[in-house]
Amino acid sequence: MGIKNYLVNRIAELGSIHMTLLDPDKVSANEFRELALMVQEYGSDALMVGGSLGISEGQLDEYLSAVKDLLKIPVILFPGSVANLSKYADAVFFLSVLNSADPYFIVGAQIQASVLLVKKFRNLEPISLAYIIVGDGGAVGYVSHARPIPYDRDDIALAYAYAAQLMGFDMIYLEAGSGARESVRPRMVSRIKQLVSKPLIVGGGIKDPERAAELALAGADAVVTGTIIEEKPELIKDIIRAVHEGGSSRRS
Ligand code: 1GP
Repeated sequence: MGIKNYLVNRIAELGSIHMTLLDPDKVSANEFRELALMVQEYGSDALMVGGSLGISEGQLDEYLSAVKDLLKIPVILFPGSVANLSKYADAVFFLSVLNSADPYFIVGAQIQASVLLVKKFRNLEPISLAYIIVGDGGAVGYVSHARPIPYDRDDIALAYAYAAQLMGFDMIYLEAGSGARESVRPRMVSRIKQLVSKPLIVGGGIKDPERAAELALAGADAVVTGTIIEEKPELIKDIIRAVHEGGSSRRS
């Protein structure tokens, strides 16, 4: 069926889906395996793997090959650089940091990666992603020379998101940055969803089920959490449930 279609179908079925981001740089191979299996059991809909700093292809291969046969949910790479590709994943978010001030992060890394995808990683399904950095921005905002959109400038975020849709991206990601003090605000999500029909993914700084539910209710098609599973793993089950319940209430 393909991973993009799986995500789109799952969103149609549930209203909002949950994706778990695991950063191999922050956990051991054993922890990675345990956390991946735990979120699968709790109903997370996909595993995203990546980070802004410090991941090599060798480490990705080691971590992913160990879980490949154990996971039924798809593994989608979320690369911080062209070195973050692995044949053991199912798909890759082929992302462009739309509000970077440096063309390398908009199209430079992508032309390097496109050659690798053809020559070396033909099994990876590319899903094009407009990556828009908001508020805190975190490490990814710093590393990719982004000019983060202020949390309250829904108008600017909307302009970027609609431009991304017109440019033909498969999906749009509003990112407050991993570990951000504040997540993207629900009002920004609902404003974008009034105009933009492409799947909207929201992540960064989501630390509790309440905020996860608010974002799903506001229209987030996918809610991503990463840091919380390392800091408070006991919350993840409720966060996943909150996203699914928020998505289903929005549709009813
Ligand atoms: C980062 O949006 C993701 O790319 C997840 O952020 O680590 O803050 O959950 P957190």
